[in-house]
Amino acid sequence: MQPLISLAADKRGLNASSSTFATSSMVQRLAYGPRFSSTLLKTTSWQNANINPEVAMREIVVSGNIRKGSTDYSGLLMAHGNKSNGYAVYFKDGQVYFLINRDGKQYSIRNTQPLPAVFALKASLEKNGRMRLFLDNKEVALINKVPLFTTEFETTLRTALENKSGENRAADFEKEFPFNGSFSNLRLETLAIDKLPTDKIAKIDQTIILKVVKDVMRFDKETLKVKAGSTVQIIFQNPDFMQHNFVLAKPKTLEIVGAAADRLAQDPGGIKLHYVPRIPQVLQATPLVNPGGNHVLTFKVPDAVGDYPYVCTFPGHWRIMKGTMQVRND
Ligand SMILES: [Cu+2]
Repeated sequence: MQPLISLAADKRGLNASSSTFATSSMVQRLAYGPRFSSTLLKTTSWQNANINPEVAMREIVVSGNIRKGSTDYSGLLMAHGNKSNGYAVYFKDGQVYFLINRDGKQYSIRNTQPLPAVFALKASLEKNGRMRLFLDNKEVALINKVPLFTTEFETTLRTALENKSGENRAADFEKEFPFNGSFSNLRLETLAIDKLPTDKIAKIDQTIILKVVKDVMRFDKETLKVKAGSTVQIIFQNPDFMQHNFVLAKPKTLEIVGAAADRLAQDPGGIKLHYVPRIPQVLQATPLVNPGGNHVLTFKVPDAVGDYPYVCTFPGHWRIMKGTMQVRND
């Protein structure tokens, strides 16, 4: 099937759409709260091997800084998903392409002017059906009526080359189609369009920022103090080089949850569960959060006072990456 290609930029330009997710500032994005997700993509495909962000019913923005190599731009910058449902940003014959595969149908846009040696790239799929390409924040291509994805992908993300085979490739690229330039701060950002259930947007009594400490496999806070029965929001940030999660457990169950995490580490299906044991001792958990990513967890604190352990259940972490949530009445 021939891809639909649009060369015309939207004449309305950016002013008519300054409030969309695709063109919002970082401050505006953070204000989206738990609907917003940001993943920093590493420079090689193997470093991204387990990265598979949620895309269903989400607006999608890929952005990054691009630098030309010694020859004309060519190769895959990033891809996620497969030939039936997936998307890719790649360079060919010196131009940049944004491709979306949607239930087997291809949508593709590209720039027409020569690319600068250094530029900021942005590609977006938006809830109003717009698929757009920006160079240095100027819109250079657009097509309409491209539907959001409705299911999550089986095929994980890759950057800098296509390392998947057969139907798991994003397109019929020539072999690995390695990118011949360089890039930095390449991000995949998504925004869930669904309204959150009302129980999740209940008044938040307390917001806690919990970070992973870089390089030492620890949380930056080993004690959290919360009020029994209150609603708390934990903004879990991971500036580390590897994945981590946050798992809250019932009092005095640290060893049980840890042992279950050890078993999951040996289980080939563990990664799909984000290494979170499916046992009643686990009360709350984030998914695995990628390097540079974050996750917002909002929940009602138990009514029973006590010391609730929290851990990271990524294989090998729980014995040292842990803390205690002190639930009190005052
Ligand atoms: Cu960890």
